[in-house]
Amino acid sequence: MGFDVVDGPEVETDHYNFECLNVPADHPARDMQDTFYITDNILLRTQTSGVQVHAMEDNELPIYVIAPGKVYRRDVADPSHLPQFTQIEGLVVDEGITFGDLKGTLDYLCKQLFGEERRTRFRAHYFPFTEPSAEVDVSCGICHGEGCRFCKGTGWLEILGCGMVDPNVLSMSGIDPEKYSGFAFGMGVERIACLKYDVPDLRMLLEGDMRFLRQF
Ligand code: 2NL
Repeated sequence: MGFDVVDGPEVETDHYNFECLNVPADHPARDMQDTFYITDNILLRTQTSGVQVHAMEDNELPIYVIAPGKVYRRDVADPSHLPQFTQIEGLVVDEGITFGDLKGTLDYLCKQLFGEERRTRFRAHYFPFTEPSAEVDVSCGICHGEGCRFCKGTGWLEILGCGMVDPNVLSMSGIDPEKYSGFAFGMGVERIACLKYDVPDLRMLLEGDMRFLRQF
């Protein structure tokens, strides 16, 4: 689809991880309880967004980038959380980009990942860096939307978060929000793998149990 793959440092400043992304100083994600700090303003990145902020600052427009990499959050490992996981974020900034472009791109992504027969649904959500924001669900591959144990009776599986880049975020990186608009999305690779291969617990990916690994 014409995206460039970019990467960047896992150790970031709070400026690139939070400040330029419109995350206010009193936001819970910025708490010591939720983020691994190295000093007061240096931390292990909680998302790969910083890489894309660098891309907005450094590159010529338009921007079509994918930023994969390790991210860190101060969570205790359980079936649906890992303190370190792999995130893939995407960012588009161009003239005339609409929510329709976001929906078309992410619907195509889901169909490529999970199969042509799968449907997508966009639910309103909140992120500080996008407005409007949404979470995307893909129809359950086990019950095809009827509702079963795997999708907790809803017929849908949550796979990513997305939205139109907040005009403040564009301005902070020196892009004119009157001329340019964009969309962004972020997903956890381990979560996607578990949904795709019906793995019930994220920790199984890391345990190295041969009975698990031999199935792939
Ligand atoms: C999630 C949701 C998201 C973004 C990431 C983004 C990046 C820039 C500007 C605006 Cl540079 N937004 N990233 C936007 C929406 C959601 O991630 O659930 N990640 C695991």
